[in-house]
Amino acid sequence: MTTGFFDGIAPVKHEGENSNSPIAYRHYNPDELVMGKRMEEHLRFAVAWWHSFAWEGGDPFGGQTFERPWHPQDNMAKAREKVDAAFEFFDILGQPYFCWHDADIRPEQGNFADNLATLDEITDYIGDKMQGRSIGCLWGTANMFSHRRWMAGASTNPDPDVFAFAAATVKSCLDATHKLGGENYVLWGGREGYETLLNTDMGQELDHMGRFLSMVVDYKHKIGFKGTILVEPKPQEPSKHQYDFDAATCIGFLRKYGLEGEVKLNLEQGHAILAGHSFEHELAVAASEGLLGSIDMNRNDYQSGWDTDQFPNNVPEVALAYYHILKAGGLGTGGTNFDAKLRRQSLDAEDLVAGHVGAMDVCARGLKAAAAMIEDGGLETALQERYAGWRTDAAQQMLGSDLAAITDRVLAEEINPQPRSGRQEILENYVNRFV
Ligand code: XUL
Ligand code: CO
Repeated sequence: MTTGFFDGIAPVKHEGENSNSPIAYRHYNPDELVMGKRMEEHLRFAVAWWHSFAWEGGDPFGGQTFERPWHPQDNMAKAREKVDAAFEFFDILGQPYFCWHDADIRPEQGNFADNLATLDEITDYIGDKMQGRSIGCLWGTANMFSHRRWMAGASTNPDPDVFAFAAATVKSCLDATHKLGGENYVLWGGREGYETLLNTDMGQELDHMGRFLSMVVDYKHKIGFKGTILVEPKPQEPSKHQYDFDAATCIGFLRKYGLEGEVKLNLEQGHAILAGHSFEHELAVAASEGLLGSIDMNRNDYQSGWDTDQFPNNVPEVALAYYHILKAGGLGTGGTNFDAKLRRQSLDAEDLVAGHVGAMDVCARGLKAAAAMIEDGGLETALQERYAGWRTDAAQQMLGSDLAAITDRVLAEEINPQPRSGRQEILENYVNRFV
């Protein structure tokens, strides 16, 4: 017995660039070797439970447009049906991972004990479904932003009872992630921020958030969870201002609370755009600190200024993202999670498949272009040439000296720097040869 939702849709196959099928992988070929490693192992695709199965198609002006067989999502029978549908979808897509929030997979019960019991029950059911399939949990997380109890924050809430509820909730989600063999655990602080400084003690809230994250790390070690703990930057939405604003802010936060050896970053394309950055900026910031953990792949509408969470469809952008990822040594325990949702008029099961298939192809093309640029070495050579002056003894000695000694040298050697071209257009033209 199936849910019937995906009836008539066959598992998607790699058919190559010349395929005329409406739904086929043209570029994503899991077994194809890219820089000596299988494409599937580079990209590590994950489907996001929330957008694909829990989201009902609402927006700020209108409610549900999707009417799935597993709606309404307020009881465990429907939660199980949603799991059934999810695994039917995974069988069609053939991607190696999925990600979830507690609130995506079990109905909200209104109290912690029942939330815990239903989370246990549904993750047992998910575990059973995983048996005999080659699919894993990329990461789990707690939704501490939707229910009204979280409206003034989770770990940063002025009410210590909310902090307690948050601690218990994250413990339960970390336990469930561990049970499902999850490879990471994510914390995104949607309400960890403020609406107005008039009622907010920012210093105290940040200290609580730091202490909370330390407790998460301690608990991870206590239960022997080998996955990576990740925090996910985003500047605003739903809060007016979020404490995990962008990669640089998160890194400063991790260093302040001594967690930079324990926690890495889950970077999302759309969040980078909301913060006024490019995605590759965020990736480069994290990579420069050795803290690049995982990615939430999507795109934002560049005009709206909202977190539109669309499926990626811009190969040149995605290619530059994977260029930085490959340069940083790859995603490690992380992966490419499609934190992306359909447009609310895209009602059909086929739309959900097409959104993911198209996105996987875009990522595969981006990865191949990035690998080709790395193998060609043109960008790296240009970088080495641009910084070549720093490989001289004089330049290196200067870094160990002081302003007065450097001044003496400028006078003695009559140093008078001559500007050189940054060659931006030449480099942009170079990239365009690969994308
Ligand atoms: C929200 C967002 C979340 C996190 C997980 O913008 O990206 O879905 O990825 O809580
Ligand atoms: Co995300």
